[in-house]
Amino acid sequence: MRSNNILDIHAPVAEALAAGQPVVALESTIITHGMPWPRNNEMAADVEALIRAEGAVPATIAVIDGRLKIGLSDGERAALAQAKDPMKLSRADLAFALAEGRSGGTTVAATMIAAHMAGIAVFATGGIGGVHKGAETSFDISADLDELARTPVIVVSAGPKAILDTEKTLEVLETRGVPVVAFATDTMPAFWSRHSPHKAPLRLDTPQAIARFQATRKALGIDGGMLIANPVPAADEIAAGEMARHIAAAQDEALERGVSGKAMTPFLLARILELTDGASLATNIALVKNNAILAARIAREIAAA
Ligand code: PSU
Ligand code: MN
Repeated sequence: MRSNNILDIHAPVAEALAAGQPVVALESTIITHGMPWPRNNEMAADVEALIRAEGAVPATIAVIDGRLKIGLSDGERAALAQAKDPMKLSRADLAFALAEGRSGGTTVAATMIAAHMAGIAVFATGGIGGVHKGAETSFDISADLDELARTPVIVVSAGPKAILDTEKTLEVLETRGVPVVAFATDTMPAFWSRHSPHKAPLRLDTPQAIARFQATRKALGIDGGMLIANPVPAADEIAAGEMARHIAAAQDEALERGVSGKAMTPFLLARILELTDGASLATNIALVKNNAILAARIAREIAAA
């Protein structure tokens, strides 16, 4: 392990970075707050293996006992996946967890900050946070969107989760200058479903083209990240109409119970899992794996450039 006063970089990740080999960052809120044990740990281990099979090195990012970890050992990952009351860390509280010796999963925003500090340019997740439905009264807009605007990391997702307001999420990303690139499709993917009614702002069809686009932004002095929206494989998708019913039911329940803030996304995901009899979880796992493979291919292109 290579440590400085802030980061603990797992040895395989440190070696790959020093040698200019491709590395893919992975978030950990999906482990601590997005999926139940033990599927969360199995998913995370499988995703790491897929990235290795594509010739890149996985770096799962998390905070353990006040240390910002860039890459976890199998034991650290399994412990985090079973941790009692881990924090859900974003830009606002990442430093709090370090200063106070706490543990937690890093959201897309916090993972981008840590990845960029470590020199990692590509990151795979399931879905980003965005503008929640009803944001005009709740003001619930994820810090992930601001982070995409300021931190130069390519984030591979399956599109904004269907629990969000896709149109408003796309509007905020456009305002903040974040390119949204659908991979090999003209419509915005909708997480559990391959298509939404929304046209994708941009489309690219190869990992090379994505790497070239980000390099060109950098050459222009344009800061910030980019969101890749990669549709879930057809065999794993759930029809948008069916998901819409479950999402509406989960949202009504969240309102009734007064769920808000950081608790909203984990509550909705857990409730939708129950309402779909586990089908939403199987789809979520399949799309994260699919995103990890694309992220590894993009990382390879960047390393070869
Ligand atoms: N998508 C999932 N599962 C998750 C998340 C997204 O399928 O657990 C997490 C990500 O870490 C994302 C976070 O960054 O939810 C967004 O939370 P919020 O809306 O509170 O910013
Ligand atoms: Mn929020």
